[in-house]
Amino acid sequence: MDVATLGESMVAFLPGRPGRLADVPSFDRSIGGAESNVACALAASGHTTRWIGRVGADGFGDHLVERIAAYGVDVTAVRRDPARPTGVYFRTAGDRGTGAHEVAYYRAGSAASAMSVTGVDLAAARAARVLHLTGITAALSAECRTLLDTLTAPAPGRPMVSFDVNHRPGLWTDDEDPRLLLDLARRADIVFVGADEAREAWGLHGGSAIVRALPEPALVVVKQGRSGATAFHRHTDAAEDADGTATPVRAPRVDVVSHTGAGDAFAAGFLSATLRGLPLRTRLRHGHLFAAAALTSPADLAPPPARDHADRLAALDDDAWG
Ligand code: KDG
Repeated sequence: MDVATLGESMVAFLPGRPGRLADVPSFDRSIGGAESNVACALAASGHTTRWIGRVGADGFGDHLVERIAAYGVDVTAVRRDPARPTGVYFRTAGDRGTGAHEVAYYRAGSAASAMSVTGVDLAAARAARVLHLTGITAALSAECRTLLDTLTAPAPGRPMVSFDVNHRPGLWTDDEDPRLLLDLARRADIVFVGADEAREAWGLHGGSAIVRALPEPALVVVKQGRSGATAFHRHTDAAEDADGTATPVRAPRVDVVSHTGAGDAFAAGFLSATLRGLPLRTRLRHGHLFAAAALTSPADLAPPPARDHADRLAALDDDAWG
């Protein structure tokens, strides 16, 4: 198995037209969930992936499992909870410029919030080259936090842990989020973090401050929105092909339809290229190309460019990449 991901997936209701949540008259059913988005994009790109989660024993749970499995993701470790519902959420189309949108989550007490060290298949999470986790799971419940602590604890044979900070302020009911997210990030091998969320959650301004606060991970990828992303690497074996210790790569200009899911797509593209042993700059380009597919789609999850197509685009010269 190339990649295992673990986290909450939800049925997502996307607006039939732009506007405030109060004004949208109808919604189309779709799927969301940062971790399953990563698993689906990687599967669509030819990798073996598994999504580990917990959904209700209800129709929405059936729908999620069927849709995610249809991408080719292994869902055999997904547990069904007869006592708790599948989470759902509604969102607006969002402002195309800033990406700001309204979100209404109905996930408190969801089946996924009951994920725990005893309630998920830990062996399935560990039986992969990469285990991808996000900070969203830490916001779901105390049991979920313990689960993340267990999965990120240093241990012989632990898979490479990839962690996307994914700070969702609206999900945190205490003020523990900055410390917990920083602790989790420090235990990962690869960290994805937005420059904006590092500023908001941790008060850290810029890549240098972020990497000083994260001394352990071999790779820290700081996403800077439209201006691109920079990978900071510490150990030469993590990026022996890179120039220096910071590798910036600009993002291609696209006409943004929705920002939701772009970070997940970026992580999937970067991890795909990492699994293929591609150079660091190329890994960042694959991140941007997968993100471009998500940014130009209204849904949270968009199929990434086919692998040969992505390879051709990533190989364009520096001029084409700005
Ligand atoms: O990253 C996109 C996600 O925000 C979306 O798919 C839903 O996982 C989700 C969340 O918790 O917001």
